[in-house]
This record gives sequence, C-alpha cells and structure tokens, in this order.
Amino acid sequence: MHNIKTQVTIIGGGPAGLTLSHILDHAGIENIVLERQSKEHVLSRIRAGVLEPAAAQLLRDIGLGERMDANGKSKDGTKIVWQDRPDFFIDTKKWTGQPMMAYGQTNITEDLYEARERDGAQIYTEAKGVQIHDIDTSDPSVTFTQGTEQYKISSDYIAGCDGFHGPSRQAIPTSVRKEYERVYPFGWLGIMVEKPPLEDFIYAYHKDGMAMAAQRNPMLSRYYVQVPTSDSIDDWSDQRFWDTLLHRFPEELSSKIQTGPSIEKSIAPLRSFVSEPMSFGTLFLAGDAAHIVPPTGAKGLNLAFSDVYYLSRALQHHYSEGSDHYLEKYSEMALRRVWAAENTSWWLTKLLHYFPDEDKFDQKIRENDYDLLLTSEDHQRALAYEYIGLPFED
Ligand code: FAS
Ligand code: PHB
Repeated sequence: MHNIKTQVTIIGGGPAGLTLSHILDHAGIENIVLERQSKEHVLSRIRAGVLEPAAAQLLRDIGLGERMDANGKSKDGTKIVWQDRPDFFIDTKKWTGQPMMAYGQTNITEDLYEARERDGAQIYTEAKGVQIHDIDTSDPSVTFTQGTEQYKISSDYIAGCDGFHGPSRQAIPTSVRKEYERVYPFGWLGIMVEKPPLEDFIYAYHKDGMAMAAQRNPMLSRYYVQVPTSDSIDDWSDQRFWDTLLHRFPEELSSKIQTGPSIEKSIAPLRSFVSEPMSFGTLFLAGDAAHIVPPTGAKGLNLAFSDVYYLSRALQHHYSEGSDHYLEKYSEMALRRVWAAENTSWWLTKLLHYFPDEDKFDQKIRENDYDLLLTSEDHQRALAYEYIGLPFED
C-alpha cells in the first residue's frame, strides 16, 4: 500500500476536477487528481458546446483562455425557431452586454490536460475502486488501485468532481442527503458531422419533437433531435436522423443544413437533478457529482465552472487566510446558482419539447410563453439574463 499525503484529493479528471486542480496548483495548494478512465477516454467524450460569459472569463483569469479566444466563436445569443411562428433570438449581447462563447468541452478538456501536464500535475488515470473514508473527521482519506498497486491518499479535504455516476455523492450519509429529480420522457440523439454549421446555435420547436443545430468549428457541426427514451442508437441510421432533423426545421433553414456521414452518434437521457448539501465534513461536491440539468439551457458545464470558482476560492481562503467562511458558505452559495440554472433549463425544456402526456392546455401555455418572448421586452431581457446565468457571488 502506497501511503501518500496531500492537501486536497480531487476525485474525477473531467472539466470540474481538472480546473479545480489547475487553480489550486497555481495557488500553491497541493492536490492529487484520481481519474477512473484513461486520458484518451476522457478526451474522446463529446458533450457541451457553449460557455456562459462568466465561465469563459474564469478560463481567461486562470490562464486557460488563449486557445478558446483564438479558436472559439463569440455568439450574441441563441436562436429559437418555431413551427408556424416568427423566429426569436435569446440576445444576451443586446440585453446583458455579454456574448456567449462557442467552444467545445472536448477542446476545454484538451486545454486542461495540456496545462496540467505542463505544470507537472499529479493525475492518476485508470484509478480503480476509489473509496472515500472518514470525511466526518479531520483525517479523511481515499483508497484506490492503479494496475496492481494499492494506494491510500490522506488529505485535508476531498473534492468530489466525479460526475453523476461517481462515488462522492454517495459518501454523504442518506440521513443528510436530500435529492430532487425530474426525469424527462425523452432524450437527445446527437451527431457530429464534418460539414460547415449554420451561423447560429438554434433550438427548433416542432409538434413532433425538438431539434437543435450546434457547432464546434467551421468544418464541424453538431445536431440533435428529441427521441423517446425507449429508442436506442441502433434505431437511428444517419438517413433517419437527417430526415427527422430536416423535417423539424423550417424550410428556409433545413435547406441550408449540410448533411453527411456522422463521425459520432449518441443518445443522452435528460434529467434535472440536485443533491443537497454539496458539502459534508471535509467532502465538497462540484459539477455533475452534485447536479444535472437537461442540455436545453447549455448549463451543465457552466455550473461545473461556477462550483469550481466557489470551491477554489474557499480553499484558498482556508490555506492563505485561515478563514473557513467560504468553505462553510460553499454549499448554499453554489446551490443558489445551481437552482437558478435548474429552473432555466427546466423551463426551456418544457418550452421546446413535445411531452407525450401533454394536453391541449399544456400546448396553449407553451404557445403563450413563446408569444410573450416575441412581444415582451421584459420577458426577452429576463430570459437573456437567465441564459448567461447568475453572476458569481462575492
Ligand atoms: P464529468 O462527468 O465531465 O467528469 C467526471 C469525471 O469523473 C469523469 O472523467 C469520470 O470518468 C470520472 N469518474 C467517475 N467516477 C469515478 C471514480 N469512481 N473514480 C475516479 N474518477 C471517476 N452540458 C452542457 O452545458 N451542454 C451540453 O450540450 C451537454 N451535453 C452533454 C451530453 C452528455 C452525453 C452528457 C453525459 C453530459 C452533457 N452535458 C452538457 C453536461 C456535461 O457537459 C457536464 O455538465 C460536464 O461534463 C460536467 O463536468 P464534471 O462535473 O467534471 O463531470
Ligand atoms: C452543443 O453545442 O452541443 C449545445 C449547445 C447548447 C445547448 C446544448 C448543446 O443547449
């Protein structure tokens, strides 16, 4: 058994874990990252594509914004198109003065791994059997194996950045943990295609189901269609995907969509989920380990960054100023922003998707919500501020 001591043990080498490790390292706080998968597996994941202004600025502030600003695209907002109604633009630039940033999570994770390796970070990939011990004491530890070697890491704090399926959340006693969940009766079938994208990110409402146009770079497009949860990827040939997508977009847009063979195709289930509190003893959860949002509001990755902003600040105040104020306030501060994003994502999911069990009243409410966006500047401004997310609290 290798016995190792550090200050913060970070479980999970996705965006939350790697960003936290980077910030702590540059603040002189020793940390070790444990990642279950290989680096190649983590970098192969295709997920988010849009950063809120605050998340983009955080990456710049921690010295990781150069490739984002060089290769990403500033977007004034996101378009909604609606069968038989005028288009709407969630104009964050006009109403909040802040554009969104189109830069894929895959690129961000590449930038993070490159920076961590350059800085000589301690990252254990293919760390298996992670177990968390004694988080309600001042001597918490994590045990795991890598290959045939066994390890025990003792640290002051443990950061659970291990996503929805990781062990960290489960380490909080059920007597303390409260979970809130909404599982949606549909998923998003997403594909990646090496073709020029449309100009805008576009959500399309159609009575048969939602569709979405996204992008990664001038020669890489990402598209989604709403599919029943009973569907599997084998039910969806590329041809069926394209027929469905073009059917759900208005003619003036579908005629501009360049189709082609998919280079990636996957179905993501949709759920809204929050686990409270986000901390217990010396364990602090960040990112998908604590909460999940449907991708409709482009919030998941952005919440991971705001959690990491709050947690890294709290740990820096502990080590540099001996103050535990932000550690004690972490969960309630992070959850204020999480619940605001849960609300926005839930509202946009209701607005833009066909629900199999909905009735005519639901449809009239949906149409009225959209018509208010078309006619009311107050509603337009409110949605724009929701779409960029709450400002980070002092
Ligand atoms: P992650 O899940 O990214 O990272 C957790 C890491 O912990 C993983 O690398 C995992 O391997 C590791 N881990 C898990 N268990 C472990 C263990 N026992 N030991 C060690 N390590 C362990 N968000 C958006 O904003 N827009 C989108 O369009 C979007 N699309 C998505 C599509 C899919 C299919 C999924 C699953 C999510 C999507 N998301 C989207 C949300 C997603 O981007 C997350 O919010 C983001 O990855 C959160 O980052 P982390 O909290 O770091 O969690
Ligand atoms: C994406 O770029 O994949 C994307 C963007 C915005 C969303 C969902 C997905 O709301």
